[in-house]
Amino acid sequence: MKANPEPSVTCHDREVSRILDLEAQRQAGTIDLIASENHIGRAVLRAQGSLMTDKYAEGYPGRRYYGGCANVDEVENLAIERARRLFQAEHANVQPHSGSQANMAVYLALLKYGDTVMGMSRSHGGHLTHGAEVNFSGKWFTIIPYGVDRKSELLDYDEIERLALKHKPRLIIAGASAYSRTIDFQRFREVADKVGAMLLADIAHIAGIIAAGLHPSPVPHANVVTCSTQKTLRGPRGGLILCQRELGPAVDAAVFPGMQGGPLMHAIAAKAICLFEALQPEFVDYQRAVLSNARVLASELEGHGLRIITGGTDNHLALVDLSFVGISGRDAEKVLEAVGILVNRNSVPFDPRPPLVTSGIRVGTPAVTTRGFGIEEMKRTASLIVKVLSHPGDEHVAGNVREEVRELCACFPIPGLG
Ligand code: DSN
Repeated sequence: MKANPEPSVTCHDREVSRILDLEAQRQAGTIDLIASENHIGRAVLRAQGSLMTDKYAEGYPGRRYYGGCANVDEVENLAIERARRLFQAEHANVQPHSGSQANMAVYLALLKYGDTVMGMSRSHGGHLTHGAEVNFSGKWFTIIPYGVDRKSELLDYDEIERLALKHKPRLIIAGASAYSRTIDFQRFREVADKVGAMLLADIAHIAGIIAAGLHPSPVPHANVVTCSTQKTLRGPRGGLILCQRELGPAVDAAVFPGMQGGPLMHAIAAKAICLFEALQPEFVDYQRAVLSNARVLASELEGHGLRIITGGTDNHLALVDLSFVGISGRDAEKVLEAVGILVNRNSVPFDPRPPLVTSGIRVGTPAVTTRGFGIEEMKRTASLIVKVLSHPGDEHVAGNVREEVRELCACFPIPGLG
């Protein structure tokens, strides 16, 4: 009897094919300023769609619970070795399915239920897994949130120290999803040392910038560092943990079998490729361009009368306060999406509006820089944003901007489609 033919030969799923084509068209025709997104290259894309997805490999290289693991062992070892080399870390675990899973594994490794943890408040730019009430981190631990100074809108390290001395946390988390300034990891270490706390640096957003040596690294200061791989690092959707050698066994045991089962070997192969790419000199050029594009975008928006939180940016993103423009973050997101410019609504520090509405938007440059946008394109993008936000609901303006966005995107194809 003949073996079953390939499933897609007998039943071609036209519905999903159509949706995938639409998504490719959407990405190609959109100026993506979502700070946490990027456009991956073809090598990473190919690995993600590779046959490694078929392989079960619970365990770690050389210690698997399945046969047939020689190739996945080799690729996971490569990913580990490259992660350690890129960030100069003593130990790396490349199995977390995401940045959130990486954080969960760290909590499992270092904390007990109910322990006190300090993390940046989500309303000031912290991540969901840094102790938000709706997240497991906020439900399992006693969270002491910290934030930014009302006037400077910068992290208030004196207040962080005061809170730490008062509450004696077991773990302090340094890192953010919407903070545009350099993070002083050394200062966080000093605070942690004063109260005998461990320090976790969550560098999900700025991992690529750190890898390129353009933001101080937390590795010499933090006990553990986590990140996702799809943001500035420009890899597959996934997570990564770096830690001190002596914490390696606890962290590995927390990821598997503590929290995850079979690792996503296709994603780990793609992580190995993204880490290889990040080790190349061109990656530093890319990150330099990400930073200069962000600075230009922020200063052009400011020049057009918008208020930039903290007055600028040191990294790949800027937070824009729309309170004085008379449009909410939610409505701004909507009218910009309608012309093909993608941003996300974002709370600004001390925002009176709820998180689903917000008074601000977050803009970032990793994705547009990957497709080749430079200073001129950033200036043009800023002026298009301002045109739309100052004429919301004006179909004539929207139509003109939509056309300009289309022209701009046509000149800069996204690499995965090339
Ligand atoms: N949700 C991501 C962001 O947009 O920053 C973080 O995981």
